[in-house]
Amino acid sequence: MSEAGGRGCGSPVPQRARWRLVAATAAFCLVSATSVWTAGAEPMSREEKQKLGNQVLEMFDHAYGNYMEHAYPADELMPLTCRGRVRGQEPSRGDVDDALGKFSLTLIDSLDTLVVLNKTKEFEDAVRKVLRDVNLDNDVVVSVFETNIRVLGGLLGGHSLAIMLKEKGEYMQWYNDELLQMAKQLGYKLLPAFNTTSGLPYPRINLKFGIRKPEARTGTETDTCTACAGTLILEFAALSRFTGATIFEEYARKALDFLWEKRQRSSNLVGVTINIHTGDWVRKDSGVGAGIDSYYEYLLKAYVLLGDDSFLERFNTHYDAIMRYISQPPLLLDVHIHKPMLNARTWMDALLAFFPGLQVLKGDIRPAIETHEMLYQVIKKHNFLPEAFTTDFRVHWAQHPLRPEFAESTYFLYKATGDPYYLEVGKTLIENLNKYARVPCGFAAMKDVRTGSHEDRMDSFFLAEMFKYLYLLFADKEDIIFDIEDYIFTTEAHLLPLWLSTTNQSISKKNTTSEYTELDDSNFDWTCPNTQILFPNDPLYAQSIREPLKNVVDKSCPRGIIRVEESFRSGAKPPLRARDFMATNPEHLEILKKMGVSLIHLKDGRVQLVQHAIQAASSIDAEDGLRFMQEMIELSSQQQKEQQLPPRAVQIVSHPFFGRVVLTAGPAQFGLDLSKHKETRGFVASSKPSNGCSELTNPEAVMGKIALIQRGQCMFAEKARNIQNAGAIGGIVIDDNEGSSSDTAPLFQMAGDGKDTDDIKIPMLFLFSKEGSIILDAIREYEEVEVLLSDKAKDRAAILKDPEMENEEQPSSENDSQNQSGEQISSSSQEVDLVDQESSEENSLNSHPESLSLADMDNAASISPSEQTSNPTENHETTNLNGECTDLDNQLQEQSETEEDSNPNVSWGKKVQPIDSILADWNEDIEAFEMMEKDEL
Ligand code: DMJ
Repeated sequence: MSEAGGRGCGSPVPQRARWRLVAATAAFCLVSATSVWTAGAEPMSREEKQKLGNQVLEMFDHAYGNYMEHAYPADELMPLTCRGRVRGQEPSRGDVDDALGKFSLTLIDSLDTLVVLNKTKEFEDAVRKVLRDVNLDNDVVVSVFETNIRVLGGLLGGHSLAIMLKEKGEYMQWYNDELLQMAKQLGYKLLPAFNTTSGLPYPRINLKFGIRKPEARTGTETDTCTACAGTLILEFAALSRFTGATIFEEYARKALDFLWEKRQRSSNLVGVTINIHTGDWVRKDSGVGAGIDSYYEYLLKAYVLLGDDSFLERFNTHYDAIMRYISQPPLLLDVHIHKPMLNARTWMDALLAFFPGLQVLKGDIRPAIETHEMLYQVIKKHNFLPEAFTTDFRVHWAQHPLRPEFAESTYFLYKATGDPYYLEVGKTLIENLNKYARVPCGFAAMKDVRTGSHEDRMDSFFLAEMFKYLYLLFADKEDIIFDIEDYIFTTEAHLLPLWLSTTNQSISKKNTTSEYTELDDSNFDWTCPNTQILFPNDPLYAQSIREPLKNVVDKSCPRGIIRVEESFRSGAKPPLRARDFMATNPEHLEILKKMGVSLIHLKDGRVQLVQHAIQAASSIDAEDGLRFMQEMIELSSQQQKEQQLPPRAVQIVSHPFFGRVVLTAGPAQFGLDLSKHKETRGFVASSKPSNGCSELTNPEAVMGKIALIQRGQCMFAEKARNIQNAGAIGGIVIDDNEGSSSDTAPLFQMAGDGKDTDDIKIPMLFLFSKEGSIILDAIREYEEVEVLLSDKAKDRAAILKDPEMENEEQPSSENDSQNQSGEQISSSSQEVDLVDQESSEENSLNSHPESLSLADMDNAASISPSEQTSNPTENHETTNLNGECTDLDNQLQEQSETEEDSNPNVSWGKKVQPIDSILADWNEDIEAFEMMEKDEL
């Protein structure tokens, strides 16, 4: 998401859309704040900004150069294996692959970045390559949304800047709208997707065969995400207005109109997924992140680009609802569209990081600063924003595919406030990318931000968006060869000229304000209070908003706790919380009964909870029961997750890798625990026999080294003992299933042999075949390959400084064995009988099969006996509430005091709903919970 930085107040603007923008968004005049900054964070010198700008250019060259050299014409670069990702030739990653249409995606997505980064010559070459090489008629099923924002948007952005350059008279003199012709051809290819009664597009289309034909292999889907159907208008309207073919804009408008009609009328929120035929909400949870994000973005930007008032009205209606229900500063939490006071989950996804940028465009700076600050603290903790994180800022989904949303918001907040703090934030982003994501062949996505391990993936949006925002953050006007403020950014950061607002605008006429008087910007000097009043008078404005939040992440408490405390304050008895529940406590059993929840003891020792809402004592008790069940479901899946050992890292430290390549490794339930000991560093050596199933015949080769062993034929523990006896200091087992990869397979844990494994003192890690072959290839090429086995990748600077250091600091193996045996006794006694065959694909310690079952009108959840008593260490609510949990608590408490509905006992008590309608609502909620269980970004 994004919008071009605004022109400083006072400069004349020839486009009507821009005036509208200024009128609609106070923040848009804020660019001038950069020149009025007088205090706060230390200003950054021009030299330093230039240095950082040059660093961004160098990083772009590294990413783009490696893509062009090793991957082009493939869609994307695989930066670990240094080759192109070609759909069908790699194991499927599911929906993620729907962005790949064999149309040189990264090249097209990079086109306008080249011009922004002042690489005009390279742009000219790139356009020629697109025209010469790209085929849009492939028999591939692609995502309509991704193809629109990345490919159609990329072609239109390229065209927009090609005609700008041509007009300047130096470059692109040969250009004759060829990119636009390609865009039009692609636009027509996407149109069959709209052949539904609702006008909402099918989520996928076959580029060659369209929809529904037998050859198309698509067209049977019934659902799409809201963002998927609601993120078309900018590209489609631009295509219509550039070409005069109105059909594209008409289709995109129709889809938006339908979504608007289907909004939940009492909350004014939209769900995450919708049935494209019936218009029913399939997922009724609602937030500003995954699945919805750019729908909101496009409503506001459609108003900016097209000058159609109805888009602004819709946006404002939704925005009010978002601020009322979803925004719980500094958090943005998903809620239910029908019960918007009820949080739908206890975690946030990384995509919502665009939202502060959108708030800048809207002119609502305070919450933008707050959310951005919270996100920055999460980043400082993990180096990157994990794909999802909980309300108490723990990692929920650990991957990070180099998403640009946070950089985007940082850029817009800098434009709005002029606060050099945001330049420092940008500098940190650059440093982290270079330190942790840069690999010899590009930049690799983080597989796990906790371990620093990589994934063989560099998404095209990294080039389309990240480098643009980072470069623009440090650039002065003269560093860019055109006026960026004449353009609007699409959600993929492609540039569309604002002059489109007055071109071929037949469709939007009916909705635009008929009276329009041309004014120059000086008329709006005082419509920008944030610039003209706030900042000059209070240059510490942004800092004063950030200050109370400065420890928000470190001193956080789980949000649910606050609400319990609120209940106490209001005098009402707090509802029973899932984490406090004890199946042996008669008082708890009584409460369950009141809530309509019955307890069933299963034969295997587990207990199952089932809720029959109709058996609850009252509708309030039934609602409490529903919430209790929801919490129990979350708790149960959280506990299952926590029982799993986290992944480990194998980092290649020798030349030419120098710690840049980090492979995701599976842990072992035996041997040295790398999370408790220093990492193990050593050269690798292949063992003989390669499976390590008998005494090694080459002990001299593995002595003092890390032995590589092939999976199979005997127990993992047996392999470990054999290499240990030969003198190895560690072992890496490489999967024998060809093509397996941590990109596609779940984390694999090596189980013990069902016996005492305390005798195994060395660390053992598991690599899937793809990651293993990276090491084997390295041995072939460089012979001497040194690796580091650890729980988290090590800082490269330290690796390079003192390569010997690590071995010296290792505890002696004697000490290790003593420490280790203590740990192992407790862990092996619990888990020894779980997986007793190496060949078993069981990769978790979970002895309790997922037994969650949700019957039609019932809520049900199962918990294991160990979960029946509350864990005293988890019972930290009171301590935290009385103690450290200060800033966030206070804010959240203050906020909820102003929102009387946030206390369930208060709000639910007020509504007297007929039981039928409650049951119908619950049914919807239950479906939503079920969907959330399967939830993916
Ligand atoms: C981009 O493709 C677009 O910004 C999209 O709207 C959602 N996010 C990805 C990058 O994270």
